[in-house]
Amino acid sequence: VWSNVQAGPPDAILGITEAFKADKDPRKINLGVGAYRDENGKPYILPSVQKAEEIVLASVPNKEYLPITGLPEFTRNAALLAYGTESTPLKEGAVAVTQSISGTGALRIGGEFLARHYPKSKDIFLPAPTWGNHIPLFRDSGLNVRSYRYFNKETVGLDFAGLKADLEAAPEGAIVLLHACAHNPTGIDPTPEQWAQISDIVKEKKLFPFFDMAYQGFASGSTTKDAFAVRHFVEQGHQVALSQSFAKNMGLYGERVGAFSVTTADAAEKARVDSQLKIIIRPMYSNPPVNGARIANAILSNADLYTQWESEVKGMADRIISMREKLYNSLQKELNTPGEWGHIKSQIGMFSFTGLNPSQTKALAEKAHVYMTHDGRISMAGLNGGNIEYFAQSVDKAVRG
Ligand code: PLP
Ligand code: TYF
Repeated sequence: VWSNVQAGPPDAILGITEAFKADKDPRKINLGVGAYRDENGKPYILPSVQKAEEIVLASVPNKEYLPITGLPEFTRNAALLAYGTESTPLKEGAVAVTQSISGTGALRIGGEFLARHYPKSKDIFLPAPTWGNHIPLFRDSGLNVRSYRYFNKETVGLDFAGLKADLEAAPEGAIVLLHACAHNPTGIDPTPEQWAQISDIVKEKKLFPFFDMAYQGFASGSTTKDAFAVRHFVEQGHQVALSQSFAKNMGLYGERVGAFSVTTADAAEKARVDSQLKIIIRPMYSNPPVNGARIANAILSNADLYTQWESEVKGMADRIISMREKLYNSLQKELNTPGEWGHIKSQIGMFSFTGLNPSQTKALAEKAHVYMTHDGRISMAGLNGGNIEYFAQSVDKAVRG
């Protein structure tokens, strides 16, 4: 029956982990997948998450199904975390929100909802480059995937002029996907002033903003600061869609905890949107997993645990920032590696877009056992005191050819 099925390519990011696992060299380093690692290169279970798990277990929770849109306390608290306690649509009961299978699931529910119910356009504009999974995800949702300029190769910075020109040239009403903070893969975010200009263009062109917030707290170490763009747009009167993930900021990767929300005109419109979200979700997976949402909610609903969690997110962000500093110093100052490496320090979040080209990344994998995506993106969290010197020396060799 399946003789006509062609073998497909491995996932561009997750395929790297396979190659890494097969490599037997003790010096090997995996900088492919964006998953936080501690100073010893080990996965990190946040102490606040461990406490939250104890609280959940002590309550002897049952294993009943959740409602279609998930744990109501969790979704309320997730929305508060993103939009802020002062958010007008939240106060007015005008935010439709559902739990989701992490950020990916939230984006997919959003894509499906927009494809069915957004009346003005089927075009969604993604930054170039963007998280690889965005493209098939929105295509499979039934939207036309288009792109706007984002990255300037020459400056290894934001192509703000290109971004503005492309959004201004977009058809009226088109959907625009914005990374709320810690842009993946480039690590380059607009400044608050640039966000304000983007908001103005979105308003003028009547575009529909869809925020992907996979790293709240992870960019700057402050959940408030990292929510700036989303909150600014809402304050400016935009109706927005928002995907949230708790994979990175709570280290809940495999628990698959996320939320999708849309701001609406009023409580009656919200209720109608809620009903359609349920109609999308029910035939896909019926209702979301319960455990991770309970853990996240235990943190979000307890003032002491919340404070502890915020300091632990900051700890992760700060460790990454210290690795940026070290890597910059090694390449630029100690090894005098050809090129300008300042972007490693100025980029934000989990990743650095190094500027290494595909032949250099290939050489790094084959000769130095150092794995990263072919576009030269490295997960900064994969670096630590034990491997950063070897990494810098390997990059230096690859650049010198
Ligand atoms: N969006 C972006 C930009 C991401 O980088 C990621 C994860 O790496 C996600 C969404 C979704 O991840 P998850 O489904 O694990 O929450
Ligand atoms: O490293 C990245 O950009 C992501 C990480 O289910 C990831 O692709 C891995 C697995 C997953 C979602 C995101």
